[in-house]
Amino acid sequence: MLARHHDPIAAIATAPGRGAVGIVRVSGLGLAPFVQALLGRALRPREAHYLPFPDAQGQPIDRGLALWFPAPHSYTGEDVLELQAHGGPVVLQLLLARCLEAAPSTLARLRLAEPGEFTERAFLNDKIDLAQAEAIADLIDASTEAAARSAGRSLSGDFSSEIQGLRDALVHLRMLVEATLDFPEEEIDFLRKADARGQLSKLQQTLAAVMQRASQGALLREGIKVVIAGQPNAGKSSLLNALAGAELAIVTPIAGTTRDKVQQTIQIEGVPLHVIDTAGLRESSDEVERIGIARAWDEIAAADAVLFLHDLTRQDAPDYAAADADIARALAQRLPAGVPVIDVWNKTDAAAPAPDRAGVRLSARTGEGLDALRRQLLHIAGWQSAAEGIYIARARHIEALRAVDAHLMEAAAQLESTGPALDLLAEELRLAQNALGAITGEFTSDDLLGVIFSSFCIGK
Ligand SMILES: Nc1nc2c(ncn2[C@@H]2O[C@H](COP(=O)(O)OP(=O)(O)OP(=O)(O)O)[C@@H](O)[C@H]2O)c(=O)[nH]1
Ligand SMILES: [Mg+2]
Repeated sequence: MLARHHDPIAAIATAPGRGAVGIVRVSGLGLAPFVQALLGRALRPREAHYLPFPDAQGQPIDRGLALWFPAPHSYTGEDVLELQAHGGPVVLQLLLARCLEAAPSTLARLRLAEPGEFTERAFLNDKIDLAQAEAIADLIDASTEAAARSAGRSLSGDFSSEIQGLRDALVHLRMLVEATLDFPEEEIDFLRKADARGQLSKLQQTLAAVMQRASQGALLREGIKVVIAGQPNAGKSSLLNALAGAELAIVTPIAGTTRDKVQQTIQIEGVPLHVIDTAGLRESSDEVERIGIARAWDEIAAADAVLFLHDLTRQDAPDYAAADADIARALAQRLPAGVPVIDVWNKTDAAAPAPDRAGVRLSARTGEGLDALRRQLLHIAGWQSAAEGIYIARARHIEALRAVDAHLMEAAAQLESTGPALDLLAEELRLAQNALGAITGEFTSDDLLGVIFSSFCIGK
């Protein structure tokens, strides 16, 4: 552990601004003398004490509840003191400053906590593993109920225990292979009798199931970016407003209304979709509009899916159709492979019924066809169902699981070859275990830990 992990730390744990209650939290080893110096008395563990919080002259800054959690029975695993005061920013700053100055000289220097540092200590002191620590941040950041629920499941260890299960099976297999390495004469027979192949394929099946659930969890956390593109006046801003259920973007009959992008996160079955309305695509001599169109293309290039909006009332006009064809060609050129483009035919309410075209027909004005579009978006996002039991996961976890999968495939290829190279097999299994360990933090570099915890809020 680095030296900074031994300093006692303090922070305001509640959100900035005014609130009924605000909390200052202190964590460190051997905090009892600090509590005595700060409050003039000792506290009974895990009991609420209502008392004054005095300043250096003994005048109360506020009165409130003090809670004392001696190590190891605390959030961080160290001694923790929590002061619940009135939630005004000045009161809390005064309390925090008082904590910093009250620390007796016997105590290592008490300093302000960095973002996520309390949770980092909980991780370093084995209170939680890394996936659980990440779930805490994900729970705080959850933008939908489904994301919050699945973060809760990860926090209570559902994801971690699946990873541990995989790890145990992997360790078992590794023991078998490593034991065989020591007795090379009987090697192949030995592995065959112990059904190493069967064990490995069972492991692969379990991994596939975990990956499936984790990727659903990652979807709940990250969502997908959907860009609405098309000619001016096709109804892009109207569609954004209809999906969001609010008048976010300006709608007018004037072509070229939208200049800058307008973004809104909506949720469908709890999956966050970051929908972006863009400037209508056309040749323009207007400087502002040209910049808007360049931004539209930037957004399109970074999209997970594009809604290519067409105006049914104009589709038979040759100029209109030609411009749409130009846009279609440009989309095909500029979009990375695999990014889906959904053709959306808008203004069904105002157009004569036309022969079926591929894509979705809708009216942003009446809402007809919107549900079909929502279903299509969920399908494209890869959402399976609102199934119970999904745990939240991050892109980092999915990458690690993919690495495990790749190593297990290599291992399987070795086992199946006529003269398996046992040392290579053993190595692939070892690498698979390392990749799994990166999820729970068993094998994780300090750099990565720094990146993960620094994205937390201060005081957590
Ligand atoms: N009848 C009908 N009119 C629509 C519908 N959707 C949009 N409109 C009208 O079409 C016109 C243009 O709508 P916008 O949403 O501003 O179109 P846009 O694609 O954002 O246009 P730009 O921002 O200029 O690129 C407005 O007059 C809307 O009221 C629809 O479903 N039916
Ligand atoms: Mg617009």
